[in-house]
Amino acid sequence: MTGSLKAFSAFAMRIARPNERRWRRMGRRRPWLLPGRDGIRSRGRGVAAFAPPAFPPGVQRIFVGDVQGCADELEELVARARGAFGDAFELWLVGDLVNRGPASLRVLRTVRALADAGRARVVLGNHEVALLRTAWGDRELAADDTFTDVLAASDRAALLDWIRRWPLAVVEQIGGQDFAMVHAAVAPEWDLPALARGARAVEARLADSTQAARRLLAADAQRDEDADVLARVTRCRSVDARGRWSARPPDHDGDAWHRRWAARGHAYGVVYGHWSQQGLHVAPGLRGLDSGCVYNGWGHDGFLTAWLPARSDPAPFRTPDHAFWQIPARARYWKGP
Ligand SMILES: [Mn+2]
Repeated sequence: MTGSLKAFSAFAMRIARPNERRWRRMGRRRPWLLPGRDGIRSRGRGVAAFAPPAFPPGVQRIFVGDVQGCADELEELVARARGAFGDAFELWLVGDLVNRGPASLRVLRTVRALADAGRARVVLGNHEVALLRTAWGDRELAADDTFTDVLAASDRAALLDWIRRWPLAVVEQIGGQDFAMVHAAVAPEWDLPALARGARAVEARLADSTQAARRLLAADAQRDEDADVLARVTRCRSVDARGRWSARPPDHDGDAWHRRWAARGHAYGVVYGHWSQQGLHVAPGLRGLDSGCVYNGWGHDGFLTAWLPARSDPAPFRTPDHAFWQIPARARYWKGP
């Protein structure tokens, strides 16, 4: 393991606050670009400003990292998209629209308006699962949960019913390239049909009824395969040599879920989020878009990251890739655990 990767792994294992203090004590900010073996990981100041290339006519897909209630930044992104593409764009969001940030309800309403117009697709994240379970009385509100605006909303029931029907995974194509969009991870051994099969089984139970959804979300992942798939796709960060997955950051770089996935040589790409401590992850076949907008100031600057692959690009997951927009966080939102 190279020095910078070792430093990165050590960083990833720490909680942000002591780390931030440490960096401040050292009188410098974290470098914003850490080279990886397979691409770039960027933290801090974000990637270079991206001037939209001459996109071919048609609808531009804009993949969006974890919003987590950062409604101002999402609205800035949408305004920028309108300026660049008029109404000819779609938002594809990797989940975790809610929680930790200041305005979960506004984010949901913004995305729902676009989704109702057929212009947004979103997959289920672990914070949506937490929101549903809390709303149904199956989970206590945690001290750092901020989705009480959704729980108190006049359209709460409609929003919860809508979220319950979000897909766990979207399997699609860009420019003829197969890819999946998930919140956190796919299993290293899954091909796209296996992912789709697992996701559809979960989605069917969530969509069936509130009671069926409650049973699935309360199920033991050791005994219920659908519950295991749901937890893995929305929470996994590492997979060990024996194939056991964990939500924890990996102890060794090689245990990152995407390292084990990449070692399989899959032909499909994966767009994902959920891992703000890793930051923007650009590697062959992989676009990890969670750059910690809501954790702005916790050891790094936060951004809402969007990826705008050209529609007809025959190899949209190649590297290097500069097709990103990053909206800087406007405040320090999260007050800590
Ligand atoms: Mn997440």
